[in-house]
Amino acid sequence: MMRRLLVVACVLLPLPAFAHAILTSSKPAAGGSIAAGHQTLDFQYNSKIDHRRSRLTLTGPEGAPVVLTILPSSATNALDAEADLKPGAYTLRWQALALDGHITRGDVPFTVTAP
Ligand SMILES: [Cu+2]
Repeated sequence: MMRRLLVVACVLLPLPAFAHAILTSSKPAAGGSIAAGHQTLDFQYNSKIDHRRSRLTLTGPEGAPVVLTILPSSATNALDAEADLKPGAYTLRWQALALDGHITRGDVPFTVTAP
């Protein structure tokens, strides 16, 4: 019942403080590229995120998804993680829990280029 009330409130009252998490920018950008090597990946949202109940999963050219550790130093509205990247095609799947209790998800495909 409480959950349903929250959903209704979120739909009827689109207050910024109770917004779903929407990805506003990222490094790498969707469709963009980044150099091979040790990189910090950064995903910025329009609202505060529950770091402990959000997730970043990276799938690279080898095909097996890897759950990345979200850095404790991530800003309150961001999810950051480090990864060792080899050249190839990658997809970062993010799942973010916003303060309104709603989970949103998305994919950021990108290319890792040889140094
Ligand atoms: Cu919501």
